[in-house]
Amino acid sequence: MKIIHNPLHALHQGREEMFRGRMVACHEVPARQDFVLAALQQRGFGRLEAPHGQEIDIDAAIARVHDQGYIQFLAKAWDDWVAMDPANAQRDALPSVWPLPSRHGFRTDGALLNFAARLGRYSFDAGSPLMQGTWAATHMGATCAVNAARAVLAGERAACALTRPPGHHAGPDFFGGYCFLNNGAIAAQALRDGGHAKVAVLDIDYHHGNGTQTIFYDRPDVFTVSLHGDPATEYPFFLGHADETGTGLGQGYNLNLPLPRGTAFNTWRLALDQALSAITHYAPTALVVPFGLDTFKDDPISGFTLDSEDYTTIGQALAGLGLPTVFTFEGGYAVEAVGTNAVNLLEGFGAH
Ligand code: SP5
Ligand code: ZN
Repeated sequence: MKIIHNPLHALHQGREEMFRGRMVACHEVPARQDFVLAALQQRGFGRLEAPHGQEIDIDAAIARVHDQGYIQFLAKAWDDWVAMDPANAQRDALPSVWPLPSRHGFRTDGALLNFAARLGRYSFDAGSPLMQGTWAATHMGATCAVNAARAVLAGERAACALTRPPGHHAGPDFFGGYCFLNNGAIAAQALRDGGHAKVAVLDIDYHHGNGTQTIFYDRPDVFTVSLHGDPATEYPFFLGHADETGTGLGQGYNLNLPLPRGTAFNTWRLALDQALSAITHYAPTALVVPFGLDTFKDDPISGFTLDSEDYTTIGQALAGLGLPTVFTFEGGYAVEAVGTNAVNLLEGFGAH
């Protein structure tokens, strides 16, 4: 398995996120990727590489998934934030005002000349600080995702985009949940564009992959499946319920398997088997697995109780599909354990 890691990830390093009326230290920290890379090296994964981007049109691949207005917003966001007030250079950008859905009469088709308005227009939470290096880190992350998809298109059994910030909460035109560009969706679309007629995305992060679901919701060519904490009680709350099955031509091509907070591996495993059966029935020729390790028992912000050895079992089960597979690194905040758990998953999958 090729591991394509993001050499610029540490340029994105948030200080604080808004949580219950106060600012708390960010959970999504650079050490997460560093621990995974170190664990991979220690356990003898030899094929670790930085991405190459020269001969690939990364911006075209990103534009297949994200709206042009959003991409332009993100690329310029830091400069615009500092232009509002030079003192902003010392702080991360966070939104604090959002438009309600249009049924409430709010409009987002105006000029949005104030950057605070654009920041709200293109986001859904105040937990995802944006800073000077966010665009460079995130853009390089998308490059990792496209490289991983390319490796699989070229015949690799599997490849992993080891990058942060994560991606699965980012939608066509919004960031949130620590995510800015949807690496898994970009990889899935690159697999489609590379000739795979049907691609499945199996999201095993603790949190529902709302961005990915939204991106592919009206399409039958990408089957999106997510196992996650029940949004009735868990972030991101407003999407991820079992009755969301797709729309239009995409009807029947989204599967959500919400599980209650406190779920242990034996139950989680049954849901995984259900997901795997549904994917087998769909009969794709390639698979994308946005993997979070925030299902781990010691994760500080999540509520499942998986153990380190369970990730080996998950990797083995995923390999059973027999599909060329792209992995993208998502959540997981028990920082030291994230390395072990990620390597267990990838080792369980095989294709060392
Ligand atoms: C990629 C990913 O896993 N994103 C998750 C975003 C979750 N954001 C909300 C986190 C709520 C933080 N709760 C802090 C609890 C401290 N005890
Ligand atoms: Zn998560």
